[in-house]
Amino acid sequence: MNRHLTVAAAQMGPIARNETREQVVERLLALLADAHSRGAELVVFPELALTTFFPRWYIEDEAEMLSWFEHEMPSPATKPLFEEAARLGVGFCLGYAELHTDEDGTTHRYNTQMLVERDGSVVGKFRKVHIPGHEEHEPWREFQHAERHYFEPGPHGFEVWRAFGSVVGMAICNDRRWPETYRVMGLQGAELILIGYNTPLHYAPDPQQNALAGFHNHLVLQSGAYQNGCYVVGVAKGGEEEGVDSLAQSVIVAPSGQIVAQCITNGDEVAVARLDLDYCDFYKNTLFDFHRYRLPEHYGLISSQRGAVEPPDAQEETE
Ligand code: CDT
Repeated sequence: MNRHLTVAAAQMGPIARNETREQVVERLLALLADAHSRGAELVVFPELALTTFFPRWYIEDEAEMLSWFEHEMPSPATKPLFEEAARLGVGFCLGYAELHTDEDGTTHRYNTQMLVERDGSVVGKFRKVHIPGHEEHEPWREFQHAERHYFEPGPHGFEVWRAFGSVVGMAICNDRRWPETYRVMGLQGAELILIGYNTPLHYAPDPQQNALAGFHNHLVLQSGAYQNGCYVVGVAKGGEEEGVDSLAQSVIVAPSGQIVAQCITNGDEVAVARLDLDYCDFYKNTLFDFHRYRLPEHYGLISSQRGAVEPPDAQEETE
């Protein structure tokens, strides 16, 4: 008998700057209840799902900056979500800003997603690898995208876990644009990749891309799923948040690359799909049979080199 899993993309509309964690958790609980009533066993929430997308402001004051971060998970404010999910027997994936303290007392700020099983146990954490935007204040922009001021890249790369009767991996927002993200998890057998995002519709460095934001979002989620024979769940925090409009269009994508469920609003909304996990094998065992067809000896540059290095120009070559 095939393995099935019913998954919900729990999209969120805007979170106001002054909305408390408790108020946000009430919204998460409503999404959880909706998803559960539609049979969901796993609910995927967006990136930084507990707060407004604060990297749009460049904040230098340490205390104010740290107020956007979770110092523990679950915290008193988020505990009701963990308790209710376990009571319903529903797992979830939650994005938040994590303040992590090493054993030697060093602190780290990560953009994190936590995966929680249906019994309430923590499966694992993913810390965003590709941190987009800028490190310093850039006053020429209409709004900031200072993620590189707030977060360091996650040190563990792209892990996968055996959970939900499947092999599950995670990525966060900008990670979804990089093919390496999916391939590294595909090479560990990922069948299901969970991705939260906040994507402002205005891209200051090249505004001609603005109109293509929705196209690019689906392009990368669909190709990542298809090229690795896995399901991909992409979940937005969309709509106009503190004057900045962000992309919604959350989707669940099949290994065929087809969208099997999609949100149609810019607000809090659940899209549900029943996934046949064994359907991945149609792609993993045929066109994308990695073991049979990949030639890693030709892919060395991908892991040995960061930026593009062009060949010398013709004139230099003849000298
Ligand atoms: N949150 C996040 O990573 N957003 C980026 C915005 C573009 S880079 C400024 C994204 O890739 O969607």
